[in-house]
Amino acid sequence: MKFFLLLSAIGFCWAQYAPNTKPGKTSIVHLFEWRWADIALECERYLGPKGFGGVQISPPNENVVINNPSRPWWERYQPISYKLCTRSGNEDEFKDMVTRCNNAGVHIYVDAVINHVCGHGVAAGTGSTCGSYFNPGNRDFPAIPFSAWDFNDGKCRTGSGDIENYNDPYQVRDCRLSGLLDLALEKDYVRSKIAEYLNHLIDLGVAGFRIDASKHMWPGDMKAILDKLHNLNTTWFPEGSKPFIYQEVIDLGGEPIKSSDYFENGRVTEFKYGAKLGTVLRKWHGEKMAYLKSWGEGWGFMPSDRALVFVDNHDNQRGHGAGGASILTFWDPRLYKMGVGFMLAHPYGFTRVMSSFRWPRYFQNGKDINDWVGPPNNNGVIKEVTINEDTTCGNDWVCEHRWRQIRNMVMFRNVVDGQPFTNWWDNGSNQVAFGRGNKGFIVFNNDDWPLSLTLQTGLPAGTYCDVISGDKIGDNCTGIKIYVSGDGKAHFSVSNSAEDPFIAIHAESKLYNLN
Ligand code: QV4
Ligand code: CA
Repeated sequence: MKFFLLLSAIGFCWAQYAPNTKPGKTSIVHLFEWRWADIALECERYLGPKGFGGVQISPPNENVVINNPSRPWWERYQPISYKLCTRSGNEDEFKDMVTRCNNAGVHIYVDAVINHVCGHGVAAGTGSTCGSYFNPGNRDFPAIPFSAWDFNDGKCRTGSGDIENYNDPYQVRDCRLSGLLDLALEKDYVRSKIAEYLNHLIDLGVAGFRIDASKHMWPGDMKAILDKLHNLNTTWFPEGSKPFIYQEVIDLGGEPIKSSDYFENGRVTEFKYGAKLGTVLRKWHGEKMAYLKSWGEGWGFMPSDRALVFVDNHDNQRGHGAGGASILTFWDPRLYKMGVGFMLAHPYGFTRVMSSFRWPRYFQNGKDINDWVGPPNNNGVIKEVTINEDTTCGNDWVCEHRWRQIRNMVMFRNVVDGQPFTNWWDNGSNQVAFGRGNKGFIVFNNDDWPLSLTLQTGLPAGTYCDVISGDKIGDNCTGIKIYVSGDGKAHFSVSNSAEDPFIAIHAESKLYNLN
């Protein structure tokens, strides 16, 4: 047992499963479509001080410019070259961001689109974000360069050349994902070009990668690419550190390709997490919060130390990639805050917080016809993230990560890091509570009646500030105060009509001059 623990400790420190965040920092935030200049500022002015460990950025490499519809967010998932040159900024701005974020103790995780380039139907002469020429029709991408024999056209056996049946793993790997030209990743030349791109990013100081569309690549091909990667830049990371790898595989069950097929390469996105949590908080299909007692592997999720978890992502918040109706987003703020609060309090998985832009959502026959709309912009130029006097964001940037309830739960997770899941209580319905050892405690009321009772918190005696209804400022609390007595018990009242029907306290929200 001891030997096994030692081995897994070494594994955790050195392998691609470790997030490479600074000690005690336990979450990252996806700043979807932000400019590099804004991310650099956000690292310094907000993310560092508030305990965020890192930022997932949008794909930084040159992509096709789509004008019909007008500059959709998804054009960034159609690469043209590996030049660092997009609407978010150029290579100098990228370097500046990585340097300043790393210096602020906040690491950068790159969304790596390596399964494909642009769509086969895109016309030659269509623009790209850095002006590189390309011709999808004859598979010519001279700025990389890739040409016809670097693609999977000969291998795919479907009539359309696109993936038609997710029950056939060969199609899923060797055919085109919605028309996107599929790379021949078994070729050493193709692997090397991709590794060169990723190594360039590593050398500039990034800490890891979200590997886009991993389900559409053979795990062994991916491994061959990952084996070519450098260790992280020693200006900011311990010698011998490997990039953190989390692979986008949507496995909701029922397909032959499984998340577990990818564990040898790194972590995997757990899409069951947000789908199920949304169902529970919406109380659909007879689900209730009491069932969350066994949340995690007990719900059929992958092992915690392989999981990258999130309540929503840039796809499923707008009905793309596994975007079921249960997914909670900023459009349902009350339930969303509870969902993110639950995720950040619960020990399962490595957590990613979503930070979105607002778009003119418009449902027709159950589908959002504006699901394509790109980031806030002036004639295509992405707008700056302005900061209002109350610390929220302007210019239609939602900045969920700056919502008090979410920001404070990111800190909660840091404070309770490593503590066991303890003192579970539920009312058999939608009122639940649990602790994290002697460091933190959280209570939820998602029933239609008030909660009022005394619970064992596991915390040392004292007066604590609820970080959901307010903030601890100096030794004052702008929200609800909770009095924990010598036996660890405290009384909680959570109205079902409260703005946020949950309360969270932790070791660092204790008010020291009060007892
Ligand atoms: C259209 C037609 C095709 C036709 C093609 C011809 O629909 O039938 O063959 O033209 O060129 C866009 C359009 C799509 C268009 C395609 C090719 O939506 O209609 O095809 O481009 O031009 C994002 C968007 C996609 C978008 C893609 C590329 O979600 O809509 O496609 O970017 O711009 C699966 C995968 C999973 C994936 C998820 C969305 O297993 O890996 O679908 N998720 C990731 C990203 C996601 C991204 C991609 C993968 C692709 O998170 O954002 O797709 O990189 O579940
Ligand atoms: Ca593929």
